Amino acid sequence: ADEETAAKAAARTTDKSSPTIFDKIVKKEIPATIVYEDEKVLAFRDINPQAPVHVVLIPKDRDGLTQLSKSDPRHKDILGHLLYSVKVIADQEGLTDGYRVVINDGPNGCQSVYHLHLHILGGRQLKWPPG
Ligand code: D5M
Repeated sequence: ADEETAAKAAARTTDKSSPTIFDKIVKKEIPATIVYEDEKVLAFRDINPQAPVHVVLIPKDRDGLTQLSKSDPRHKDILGHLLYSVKVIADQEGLTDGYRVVINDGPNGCQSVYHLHLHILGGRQLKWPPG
């Protein structure tokens, strides 16, 4: 346990079955700047933006999708719907010179909220490789 990093310890002790802050945003119990919504997905501005445009896109119903690595065949439709929604949102945000889509998965991916979400980052020249 001594060698365990704080991030890994936090991820291990996180109850990944409990609702997250994103459920509260879906239920409009806490405020968020919503930029796109349909019957299945919701997108809002990241509270800690890493680029001039930083949108977080989620399925409204988590349905076991705490993280991409927990997906199974029943999630294929919503996963496709999310990815197509990225394109619609990028158009709406005017990201005509390109953008990046990121899914952080698990402790090594630095995931902090266990409700699947896609980051849409743009509005500046991004660097590669990421940190
Ligand atoms: O990213 C989780 C992301 O969620 C992180 O970039 C901050 C963002 N976040 C957390 N709480 C909020 C609220 N309340 N509004 C908007 N954005 C929020 P991860 O990939 O899990 O590290």
